[in-house]
Amino acid sequence: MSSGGLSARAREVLDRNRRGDWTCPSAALYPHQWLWDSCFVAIGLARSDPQRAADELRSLFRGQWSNGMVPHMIFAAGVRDVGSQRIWQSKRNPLAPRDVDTSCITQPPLLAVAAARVAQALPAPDREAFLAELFPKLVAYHRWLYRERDPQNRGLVTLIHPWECGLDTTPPWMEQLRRMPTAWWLRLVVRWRLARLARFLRRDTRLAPAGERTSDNDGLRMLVLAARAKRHNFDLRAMPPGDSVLIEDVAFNALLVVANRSLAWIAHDLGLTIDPDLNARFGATDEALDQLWDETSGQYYSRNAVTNGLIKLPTVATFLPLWAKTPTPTRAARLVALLREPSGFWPRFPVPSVPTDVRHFDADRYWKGPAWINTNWMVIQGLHEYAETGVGDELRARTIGLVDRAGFSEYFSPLTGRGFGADDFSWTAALTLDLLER
Ligand code: 2M8
Repeated sequence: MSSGGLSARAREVLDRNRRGDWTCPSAALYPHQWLWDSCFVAIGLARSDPQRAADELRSLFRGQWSNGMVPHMIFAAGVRDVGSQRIWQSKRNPLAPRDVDTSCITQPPLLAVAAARVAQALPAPDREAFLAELFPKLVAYHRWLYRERDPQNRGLVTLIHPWECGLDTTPPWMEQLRRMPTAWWLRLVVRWRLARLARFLRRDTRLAPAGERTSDNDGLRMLVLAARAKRHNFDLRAMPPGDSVLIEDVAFNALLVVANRSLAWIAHDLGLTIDPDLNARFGATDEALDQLWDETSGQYYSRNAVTNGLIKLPTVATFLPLWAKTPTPTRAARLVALLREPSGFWPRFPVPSVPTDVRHFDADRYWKGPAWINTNWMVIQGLHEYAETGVGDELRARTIGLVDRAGFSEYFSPLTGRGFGADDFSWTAALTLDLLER
């Protein structure tokens, strides 16, 4: 299909998923608003419809808590999704907004990145008003991340649930979840695979084959972890380390570095400054990202925040520090060589979320192997930071080709290119638009 045809189809997907000021990831499977999904939608719409893109980002702040936290979900009014809403019951928390229901955890902090891109596409007077409106809210969010999630000033923020990292069922998180101490009844349910009996509570397995989704046992453990966090008001400081899964996630922290830089750019554009305390925290994250590097394997890994041990299971997250531009040129070159390995991260339809040559690779299952358009897009940004234009352009062409061939699916088999999960998935459409316009 011509690129004009593909971008027209991408815009149609985003129009169908539009819900007033914001866009849901997919009408049937994901009817609510998600944080990083809306950021990708705004990035995709920035050039063709900057006003809508600006509203998409403004709408995320409907959910901002009075302590600055921006939740990973805002529930759509009037959509029955009792299973999901019951987990959070945000209005029981006095810090949460009164007029919308939200989740009580966050997601990769791409807000400032998206805001900077949208601002650059807005006409001058609108741009200043938009940035002036968002700036204090963004600062409050970044302050929350440091105050509440890096209380010991380690430089890296800690996540309390895999849903916060965005790559939900990614092997390092699932491995740590399997190790968490569990009650006898949970061990029994896992051993006898009884969790499948609770499928009626799940929306996703009604709409997509169970073999392509989160496994029953992983899903149950994630629910148990959310219930535990709820007992402690989702407050990291109150969560007992022995009973929690606390991770300094490499993807999240790399994206935080990128977002910090965008926030500094926004301040500069407004003729303002970031206060020295917060600025010092930004610098500490740039440096601390280094601690997640493993010289032997030449990869970045997430770290268990309690034991300080790297969780050495390879995933696509290893490439995200490239976008943060923290790796030395030597490390960046090792990462690019790793990316181009045909038996690992560069099969016919790159980039798999887990390399194809490791035991835990599963071509069809969610974040355990399939290629996702948002991670491809972020890897492309990283390659361009290091002037790896050849590889970046090739990945861009392959990504567009994949979507053209298989449609705007949620994720794709890296081996056959088949699309899985939701059809008409918003970030697939939005980021394809961005790649086409580049
Ligand atoms: C997936 O996550 C949600 C929970 O947040 C789910 O499994 O229901 C992930 O792919 C996440 O990254 C994404 O933001 C969300 C909506 O597309 O779906």
